[in-house]
Amino acid sequence: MIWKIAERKRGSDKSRLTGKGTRLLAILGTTLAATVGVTAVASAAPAGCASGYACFWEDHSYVTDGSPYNEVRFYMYYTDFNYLNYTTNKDAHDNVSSLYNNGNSQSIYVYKNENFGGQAFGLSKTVGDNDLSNSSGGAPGGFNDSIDSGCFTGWC
Ligand SMILES: [Ca+2]
Ligand SMILES: [Ca+2]
Ligand SMILES: [Ca+2]
Repeated sequence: MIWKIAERKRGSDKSRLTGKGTRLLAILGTTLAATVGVTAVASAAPAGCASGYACFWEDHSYVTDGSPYNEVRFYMYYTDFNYLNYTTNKDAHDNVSSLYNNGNSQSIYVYKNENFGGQAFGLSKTVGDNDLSNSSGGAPGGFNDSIDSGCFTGWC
């Protein structure tokens, strides 16, 4: 139910700095912090995910085609994973199956649609999910091979 709060229409970037958006983030942050606190345990960053970044892999277990270094990542935010390429030059649209927030202080939010649209979930710093195809780990179920944008708190 809380994920519905995060649903936003594409092209609503204009509202990202409005009071409404700020309140939405504040509500989300509170709700997500409570949720993540009981369902996810911080873990060591996967190989290949540099400090300060949110990292994404095409396959489960923090790898793409067997390599932990074949990832996509962002710092601050990224609005369209169609234009975010793995080192093998394939884009990350609708294929991420594991992710990790290696940020230094902020939570990340990831969305099913481009431009922070559609269903979303949050991950606290140093929390990941090594398999989006199940509901265990830091992410809820239902997000495998669907993510298309993401941001650190305050950049959505
Ligand atoms: Ca995948
Ligand atoms: Ca999972
Ligand atoms: Ca998508």
